[in-house]
Amino acid sequence: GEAVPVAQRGSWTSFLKAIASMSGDLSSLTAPPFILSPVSLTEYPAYWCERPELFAAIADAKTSEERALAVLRWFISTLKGQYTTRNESVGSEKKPLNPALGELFYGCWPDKDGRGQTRLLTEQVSHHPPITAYVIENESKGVKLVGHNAQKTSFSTGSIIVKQIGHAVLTVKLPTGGEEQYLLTLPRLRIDGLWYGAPYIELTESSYIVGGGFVGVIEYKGKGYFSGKSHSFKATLTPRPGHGGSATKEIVVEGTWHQNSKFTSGGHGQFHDVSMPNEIVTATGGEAGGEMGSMETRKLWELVAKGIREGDFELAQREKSRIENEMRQRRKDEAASGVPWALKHFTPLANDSVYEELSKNTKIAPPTEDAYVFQENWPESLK
Ligand code: 0T9
Repeated sequence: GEAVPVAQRGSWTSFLKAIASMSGDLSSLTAPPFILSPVSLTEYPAYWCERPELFAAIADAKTSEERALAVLRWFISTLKGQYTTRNESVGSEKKPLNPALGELFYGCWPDKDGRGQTRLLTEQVSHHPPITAYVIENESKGVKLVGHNAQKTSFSTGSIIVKQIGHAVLTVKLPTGGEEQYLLTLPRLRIDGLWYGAPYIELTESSYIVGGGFVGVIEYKGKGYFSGKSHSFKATLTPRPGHGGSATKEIVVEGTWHQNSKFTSGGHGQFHDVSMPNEIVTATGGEAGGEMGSMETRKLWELVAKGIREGDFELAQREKSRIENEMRQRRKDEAASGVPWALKHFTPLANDSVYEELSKNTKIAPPTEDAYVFQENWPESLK
């Protein structure tokens, strides 16, 4: 492929063959240096809040319909960051660092224009398979997102298909007291451009937002469908039977998630527009005095990231092996002592009652999923 450095063409071809012949978890495959990202997957949950004003605006909605639209607007507006950032900043999708069990990331978006501070906490709650749990909260506004993420990958006609496992629950405190909860499911990804060494993401199939009297279905299409454009979507909000309050009408918005969209039914004019710059999270240490502990992602991977950024792949490889060996030893010691690794911020549960309730009478499958319950133990630096 064009984008593959000559010296790495052989290893890129072997890597593609390895991907094609395995399915499930690609995270542990060794990839050639040119495709490595210096960023761990524990940092990716920050994409949920790079437009903090839209997250805060959910709390300011006056009616249940306005609120459902604010949730949808915030969700759609995160997609550009989630799925095009690496292409925009470094020219193609890259393979993230595979987080260690217990890896942590803390950060915040400061208060501005009265929107309040928003804080983020991420913990790698499983290594095999990789599962990342996170919480994002704007406490002053009473808006909170708790979720977890895993991926199942397969290979089909030259593309990597990524099924996202996991979900998120958004909780909004209402001005009248009480709260509303929304269940968010995640789209499927197709990674194309592999042959050329320039992978990029397209979203496919659909995802859901259910809560507050509405069921939202978001359908994703690439080039040659709906409007013919890449990154197209169509979102339909319909009243949720038995939970609708005053909701009776259907609302439809259509457009491209990395640009803008407009109402095509049940409303008028523009719906979302992400041409304004996003706000990158400010990383914060979780230890006393805002220091970063040894399990915090930017500390743990510091030298691997330096090696990747500076093209010193020997350093990157040596440090990566050191970390992986250390983790393997830790797991062995735990097995020998019978004391397993203790998560710091989340308690795993085998099912999620909020997910079960909100997914009822929808096409959301499976009927239940794991939950990772946040222990409400924010570090001092984020209180
Ligand atoms: C949750 C997001 C997720 C994580 C990444 C598939 C992927 C790992 C998961 C789904 C975020 O909210 C959104 C964005 C990008 C997703 C990643 C893209 C990607 O390629 C990786 C996988 C594991 C690979 O690294 C595949 C091999 C690589 C050569 C392709 C660049």
